This record gives sequence, C-alpha cells and structure tokens, in this order.
Amino acid sequence: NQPAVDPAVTDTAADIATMRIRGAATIADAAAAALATQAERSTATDPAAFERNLRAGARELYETRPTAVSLPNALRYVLRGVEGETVAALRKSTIERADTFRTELEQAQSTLGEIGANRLRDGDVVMTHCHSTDALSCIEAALESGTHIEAIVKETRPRKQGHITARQLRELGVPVTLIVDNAARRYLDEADHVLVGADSIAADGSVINKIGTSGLAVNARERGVPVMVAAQTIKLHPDTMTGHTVAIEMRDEQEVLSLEERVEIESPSEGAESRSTAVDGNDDKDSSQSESDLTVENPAFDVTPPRYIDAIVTERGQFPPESIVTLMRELFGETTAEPWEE
Ligand code: RUB
Repeated sequence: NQPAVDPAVTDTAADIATMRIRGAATIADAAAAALATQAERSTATDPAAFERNLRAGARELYETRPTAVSLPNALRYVLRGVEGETVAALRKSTIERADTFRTELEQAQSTLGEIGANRLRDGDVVMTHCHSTDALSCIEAALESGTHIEAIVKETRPRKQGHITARQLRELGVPVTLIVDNAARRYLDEADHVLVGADSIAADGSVINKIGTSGLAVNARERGVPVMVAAQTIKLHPDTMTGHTVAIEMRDEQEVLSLEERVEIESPSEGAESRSTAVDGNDDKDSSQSESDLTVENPAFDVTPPRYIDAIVTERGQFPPESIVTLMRELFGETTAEPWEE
C-alpha cells in the first residue's frame, strides 16, 4: 500500500506548476532528477510495481505544464532506458539513465553556447526576452573568449523573468539596459542581435517561446536585426512531425490582474473596504468573478513563424529554421506511444 508517487516527486511537480522551477532546460533537469528520486526511494517489492510507480511519477510531472517539450523529452529519455529483471536492476538503470540525461543536458548547453558565441562580435549589443539558460550560455561563451557584449534586457511581463536575466548578466559583468516590453522597437535600433531561447521548436521551424517573442521577432525583421534562437535539441517537438500543434499554456489571470486591481476596475466607488476583503479572498465578489464581463487572458507562450528567425543554434550546429526537420527526423525517428501511458 505504498503511495504510488514519492512525495519528493509531487513536490517537484508542484514547483514546476507554480514556476518555482521554470525555464525549459531547468524543468527537464528537475524532472529527470525527480524520476531518479522516485527510483531511489521506491519501496516496491516486485518489478511490475516499481515500473508502475515510476510511470505514475512521470505522469504527474508530465501534467504540470504543457508547452515546454523538454519535459516529455526528458521523461521519455529516462523511461526508455529503464531495464532489468529485478527491482534492484531497474532502480540502478533508472538512476544511471537520469544521471546521463542530466550530464548530457549540461554538456549540450555548453557546446551550444560555444557555437552561438561565434555569431557574436566584439562590442555587439544583444536584446533578450524572458530568461533562457541556453541563450545566456552563448553570451557566457562569448565573454570567455574575450568578446565584449552589452545587453538590452526586456522586462518580460507579466512575471518579469527579465530581472533574472539582468541579474545573471550583471554577475557576468555585462553592462545591462533594462527596458519595459513596450520599448523594444525603439531600442532595436541599438541592438545587433535578438537572442532568445525556446520551449518547443516545431517541425516547420516555428519557435514557441515566452509570450512576446513573436512580436519582437517581427519588429526585429522590420529593423533589420537578426533573430537568433538558442535551443538544445531536447526543445525539438517530435509530435509536430506528424502534424500536431504545440499546446500554449494559459496561466492564472492574477499574474496579470490581482483581485484588488479587479475590484478597482469593476467597482471603483466601493473604496477601501471592498479592496481589503477582495485581497483576503473571502468577499462575495469572488464568486461573482466568473460572471463578470471583464475577462483577462494570460497566454504564457506564442509562436514565431520560421520566416522571422535567422538561425536556430543547437549543440549539433546552427540551422536555418526550415531545415530543422532533418535534425528532428534523425534524433527522434518515428514517434511511438508515450512510455508513461504504456
Ligand atoms: C521560459 C521561457 C524560456 C525558455 C528557454 O518560460 O520562455 O525562454 O524556456 O529557457 P517560463 P532555457 O518562465 O514560463 O518557464 O533556455 O533555460 O531552457
């Protein structure tokens, strides 16, 4: 009667869902680590129960956020390498496979960084959007080879991941100009590159990344600034080879509009009393919220068509977006049933 999913895995899933763990590569790393923990701590006494529990853990992780394909790709990689006749052998292979995944992930990011750094010249100004560890790896590699880089960092509403980017770039000694998203077009005149990461890349070369990426890419094209996407191959979305589209995550409206702000828009005359009860969350207004004609939409990602992207930089080299499908076929081949559904 042991719980199917270890509490540590449930905690990781909650951290991913609430974005304490965020960013496609970091999510993939955490998911692989969680599967290793599930294997380590499993009290299953027979191989079938062990595998059932592992699959249940993978499913719980899979269901957290829908857009970054690095998450299912990580789960697939680990689960497909699990082998053995006994619980001990299954445990060992799961832990080894998760370790290999995490090591390769780190290696891929640093190789990608060196490849991406070749596109950056001494004195270049790079405009960033959101926070991408793959994109930062390119800047870090450029700095290591003595190239001076400056950055214009977009704040990235609603969650301001640009602040994480600004902090990490400052730690690397990069001069940073932080701007609100709406100032991007104006500052593109001062940029030599737009550099972003990806949550998923589709077979046609479309890039799915933080909301606002597509508008930035269109403006960059109009201004003649090349757009470079830094993305390890675990960001390639195998389902898109068979015509599936990538699900775009819709997040909580309160990331955009707090309960207090909603009250101010809907009933500005009600004053402080209604504001404080709304913040407490136990005002009657809460229940009427669903009937309100004030709708907030909060998509977390958007799709940038391949024609606005100059290069996709991976650990396997850089590609024009239209040719990424060749690499995808080589790496993923035919898609089969998901291991957590078996
Ligand atoms: C993060 C985001 C990042 C990609 C790539 O969105 O869009 O650009 O995940 O990041 P969120 P990395 O903050 O909603 O997770 O290069 O680190 O994988």
